[in-house]
Amino acid sequence: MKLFHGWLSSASRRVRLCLAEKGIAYESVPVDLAAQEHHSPAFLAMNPNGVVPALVLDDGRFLYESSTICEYLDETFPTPSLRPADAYVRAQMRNFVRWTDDHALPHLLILNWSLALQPVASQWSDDALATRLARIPTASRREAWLRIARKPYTDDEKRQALESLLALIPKMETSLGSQPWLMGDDYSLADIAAVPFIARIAELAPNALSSDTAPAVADWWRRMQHRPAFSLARIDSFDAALQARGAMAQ
Ligand SMILES: N[C@@H](CCC(=O)N[C@@H](CS)C(=O)NCC(=O)O)C(=O)O
Repeated sequence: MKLFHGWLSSASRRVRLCLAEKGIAYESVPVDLAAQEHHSPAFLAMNPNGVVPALVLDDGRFLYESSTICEYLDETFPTPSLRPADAYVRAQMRNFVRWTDDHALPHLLILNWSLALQPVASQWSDDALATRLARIPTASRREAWLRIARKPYTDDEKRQALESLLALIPKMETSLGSQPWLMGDDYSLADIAAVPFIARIAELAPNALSSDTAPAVADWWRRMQHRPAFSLARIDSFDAALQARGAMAQ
């Protein structure tokens, strides 16, 4: 299989983590989001939404949507299982993952794009911007690229985005209670879905993850980072990765 992904992309990090937990070998194809490689016709043929990740199966068929890809991988490579055996708990897992898609990713986008994409997009000429926007398949992402290129998110918007992202912590604290993983005794795709967001919160607002404020999440995060899959999936420091990219460009 071939995974088209972004090293800093939350949805890509999720899929890399799932592949690593399952020990599935794959070819890694990094996509340059700043160069908008994911809006090329070749990429759109794999993922018509024009976002990473996209997985190319061994028989040449494509899959997109990180949560769908993870479920597919769990069905086709059943060991170790990453979905709860009980149908009700499995449904709760899906609702948790959906919550992160709807309520965490849009806020993290504002924070991450301001750092990673704004410096590049703000340099584009009006003509170049118009051409680039025309290739974006969804109105919401067209708007996000326009914001980054011409109407940067304000400090207030970024503060609000971080506050909204932090709503994940009490939600997880409640789910975890006194159990080790979000869906109970067993590690699942819900835990995987949360990792990219908690990893960024650990960098942006470390106090929110202190054992005084959120003891269950703090302990979950400590254990998560010790899993061998965590380093295999390369959930590297966002800022360090950005700096390395800048150094490479010099
Ligand atoms: N719901 C999608 C979200 C994918 C997504 O938003 N990917 C981001 C990176 S995390 C992306 O490709 N951003 C670039 C863009 O929108 O142009 C999934 O889970 O796969």
